[in-house]
Amino acid sequence: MMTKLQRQSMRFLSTICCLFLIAIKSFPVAAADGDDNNTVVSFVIHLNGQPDPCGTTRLVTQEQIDKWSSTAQNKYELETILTDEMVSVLNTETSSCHDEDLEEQTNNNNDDDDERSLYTFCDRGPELTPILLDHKQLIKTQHQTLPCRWYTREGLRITSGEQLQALLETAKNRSSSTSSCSNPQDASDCDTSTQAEGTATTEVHLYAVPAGRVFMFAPAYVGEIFQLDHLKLLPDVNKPIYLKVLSTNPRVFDILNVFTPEEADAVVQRALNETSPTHRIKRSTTGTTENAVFTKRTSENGFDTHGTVALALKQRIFELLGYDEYWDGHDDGLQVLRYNLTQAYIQHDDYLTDPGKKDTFDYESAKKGGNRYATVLLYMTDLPDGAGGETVFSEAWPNDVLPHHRTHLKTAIKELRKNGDTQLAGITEGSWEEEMVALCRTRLAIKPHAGRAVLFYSQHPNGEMDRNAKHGGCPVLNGTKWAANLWVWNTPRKGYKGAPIRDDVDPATLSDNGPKQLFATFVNTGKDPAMANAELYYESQKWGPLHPDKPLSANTYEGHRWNVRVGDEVVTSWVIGNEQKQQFVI
Ligand code: PD2
Ligand code: ZN
Repeated sequence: MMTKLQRQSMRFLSTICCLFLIAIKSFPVAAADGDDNNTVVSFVIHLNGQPDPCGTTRLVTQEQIDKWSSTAQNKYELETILTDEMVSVLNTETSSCHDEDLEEQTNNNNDDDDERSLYTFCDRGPELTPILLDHKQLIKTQHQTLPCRWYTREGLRITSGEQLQALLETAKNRSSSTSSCSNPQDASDCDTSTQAEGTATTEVHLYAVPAGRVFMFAPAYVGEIFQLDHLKLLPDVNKPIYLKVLSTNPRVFDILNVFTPEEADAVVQRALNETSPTHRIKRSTTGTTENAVFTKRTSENGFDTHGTVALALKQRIFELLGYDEYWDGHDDGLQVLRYNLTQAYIQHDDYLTDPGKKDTFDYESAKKGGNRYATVLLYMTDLPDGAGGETVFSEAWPNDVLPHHRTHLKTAIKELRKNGDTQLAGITEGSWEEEMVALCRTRLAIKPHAGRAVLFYSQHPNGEMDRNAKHGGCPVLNGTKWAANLWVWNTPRKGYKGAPIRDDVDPATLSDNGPKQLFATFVNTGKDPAMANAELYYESQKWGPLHPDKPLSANTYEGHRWNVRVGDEVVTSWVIGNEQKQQFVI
């Protein structure tokens, strides 16, 4: 097995190689055979989530790329072609495009190239490959393994030959217009072209994502920018959507220009008008069962599963995260959060655990299970200065404070007691809320303001939980904080088609893995005379009169909306939750 020291020296050597490649950029290279317009391309390969490349390919001609592009009939064919071709043109002497951790786990460190190639990174084997909704469409490589999916640094999935060609064009233009590396840590910003008489080499960075895994951005340094030009500009905002790195460990990003003030208002208004008991704003709960009130989450929340704005936001967030289509079941629905004075949410992991194995669902995302991997938080309102309400990452320190200047928690608590900020808001000495305020003033804390959005990951790219992603909602010391979040899963979540089931569960005991049919009863108690002529509707479709003491029932599904109308007016609206039997009463 390769020791840590050996691996470090390998990394050192590959860094030297990269520097060498950059250094030789001003020297001529031989023109590649058969190139039709004097363009040769070198692909720089990154493993998912890794800012440093694992290797580069030999020079590839435009003609070869034209051939890959025209052979691929769909995105799955293209992904397999790219995987096979990248393996064949990768400079194996200088690259390390395989999974070292996996090799260590499986004691597989022999020198057989096949065993240590990109193929073993792309196909991590059945025990470590979650089955995603399109699994059956994947096409095996020449090595009879599952292919990687291929992305740009900005999270655009390469799904067609045209897209590959467009990428090349952009890289060519960039290399001819850039004359230096303005930031040596950001390879994508460098002039990587090799100019020779009549020949130009263009470098194209590709990010390989193993089968069954999800794309993750690869931040290298705080302040780094990822401009997502493939996302549509929002009308009114009209500025590119981009990420700015706030922390690399845990991985936290600001997202700029991703939603509008009108969208924020619409989400808050809809949450305030929601009357359904399952979706309206109420005291928050936590955990896998979603029905446990927790004394250290005092905030309130509601869900917006079907609003037009919520749907648009969800789709945009999926696209931003690297999905080329919206996959139903990969998120918990847009959760609208309200924090009144002193309300807070103690530091926690968004990643869920089920130690008692109460669920049949497999939460082990490091293997082939699913869990939350990304959280996108949208802040809807401004808070006055010093009003708290930050989102704090309790295991991370602010980037602009040197390690020896970091404030100890006890010192921060003493300071709070001296300046009286917390007492003024009604937070008592020695409470968990007081400790949180101190934490929020010492650790990496994101100050909410209207229009701000952040993304953070709760998993590492290999699916392991990121223990440094613990975070909390700081107590609000003045005003009200409104926010919304989307928790995104690396597989369909519990109850949805394709949700992963634990190996030790007998499949015969499972009813069905598709959306669960649920049973709802609707009751008019007759106590409210205004409801005497109430009628029940499924969405806008009439179901029947809901007369006092004549309940109606229906088979229905989670997220479906049932309305009660009196005349033309919708007087009550219910959204079906996830329990097998549900009753709704007026
Ligand atoms: O509202 C917040 O700041 C907050 C705090 C903790 C949000 C979340 N967790 C979350 O969305 O998971
Ligand atoms: Zn959280």
